[in-house]
Parts: sequence; C-alpha cells; structure tokens
Amino acid sequence: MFEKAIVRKPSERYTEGITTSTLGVPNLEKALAQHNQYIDALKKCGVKVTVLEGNNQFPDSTFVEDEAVIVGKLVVVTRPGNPSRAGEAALITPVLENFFERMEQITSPGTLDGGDVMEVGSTFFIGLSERTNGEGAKQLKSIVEREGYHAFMIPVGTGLHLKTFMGVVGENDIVVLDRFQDRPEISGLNRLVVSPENTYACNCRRVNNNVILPAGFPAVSTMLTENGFSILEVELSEFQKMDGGISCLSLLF
Ligand code: CIR
Repeated sequence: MFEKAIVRKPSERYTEGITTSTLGVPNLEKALAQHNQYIDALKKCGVKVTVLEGNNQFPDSTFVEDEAVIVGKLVVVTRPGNPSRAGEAALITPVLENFFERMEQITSPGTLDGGDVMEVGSTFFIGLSERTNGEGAKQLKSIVEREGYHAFMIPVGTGLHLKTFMGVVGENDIVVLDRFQDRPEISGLNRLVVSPENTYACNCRRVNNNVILPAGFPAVSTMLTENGFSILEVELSEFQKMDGGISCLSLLF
C-alpha cells in the first residue's frame, strides 16, 4: 500500500520546460487546476500528499518522479539525463531526507530518470532511453538487486521514457503499448494492450485500490473497467503538452 506522496506545483516558468509535443503552450492556470485535481485523486486513494512549492529555477521540476526511485525503505536520488534537469537531484534531496533514513545516488557518468523505472511486485524494469544510459541503469540494477529485488533492462527506442509506453495497474498487471507487448522482459506480466492512438493513456498508475488514468481515453478506461479495475480519471491536457503524464507528477511510497 502507498501511504505517502510527494508532488511539486508547476512553477511560473513551467511553460519553459522541455517538450517534443506539438499540442501548444500550456496554460499555467489550467495546469495548476489540473494539478489540484491530481492531488485530490491521490487523496481519494488514501495517500497523504506533501505539496512542494513550484521552483522557478527548474521548469520541469513538477515532474518529481524523474528525481528519485524508491526501493522499499531506501530512496535512490537519480541523475536526470537532460542537462537542464540535472540540478533537480540536489533540489529534491533535502525533501527526501525527511522521509527516508537510507539514501543512495546515481553518480556520473550514469544518468537515470525515474520515468524509466517501473516496479512490478519484486521486479524493477529499467528503460534504456535518451535520458537513462547504460551506466545509470547498471547502477540502479545493482542497488535493487542488493536490496533483494530483480531487475531487467528494456531498450525504449524512440520516445521519452519506459513509462511513456507502459504503466502498472495491478499486482502483476500492466497497460502496454502494442509494439512492446511481446518484449521478452515483460512476458511474465499480464499485459493489457493499448493501440497507438491511446499511447498517452499508457502512462497510468495504480495507487492502492484505484488506477489513476488521464481523462479522454474511453477505449482504455473501458478496457480497465471490464478487467475489474476501479479507475479515477484526471484531466491532464496541460501536462501532456510538456510530455508529462500521471506517473511523472508524484513520488509514491
Ligand atoms: C521532460 O521532458 O523532462 C519533461 N518535460 C517531462 C517529464 C515527464 N516525466 C516522466 O514521464 N516521468
């Protein structure tokens, strides 16, 4: 069960973050309102939410997921792969010190974004991407194995992060974009397959008894409901414009 979440509000400079999307410039007021709805959804799932103030130095720092990976009682502070986000590790560290007694760090030349790490039961799947290099993935793999977990690496190919294309919805269940469904690394998982027009909804997240899902993807919400999942939909249009989704916006533990 998740008891706590850390989120960070989008800052005044939110719209200056990195994006590959062609959906237009986000509206900050709308983004803040959607962020509040996201916080409400987390609270509905029974999670106590710590809300950090927006940070103007790092426009992408609302995507806190990329800054740390939680491995049981240990937290691993990442080394974000885009240079404009590298300083976010130092930004989140003092916050995490309030919650965790044990802390590790991904170190140079390793880079790793939390968006590339998917935990299912006792296994961590680590995406090799533009943001997470082989060295960063290797460092995380050895940490999680030392802590008693399994780890597999998965090449992401074109696209931002591993979890741009898959999300955990149950004990052993994931939602996954069709082109990844036959990857041998995830063959042991129950895979609910999504077609390319619904790619954005792959980034959904199980939070205790619910799955939080972006609004506007009826095919995916129907599939999840028919498979017995209880879903909470949140409108995230202003985060999609900055390549961010459901999982990116919180650290859960
Ligand atoms: C970035 O490109 O780094 C941000 N604009 C979006 C990060 C999304 N994070 C995630 O998927 N974990």
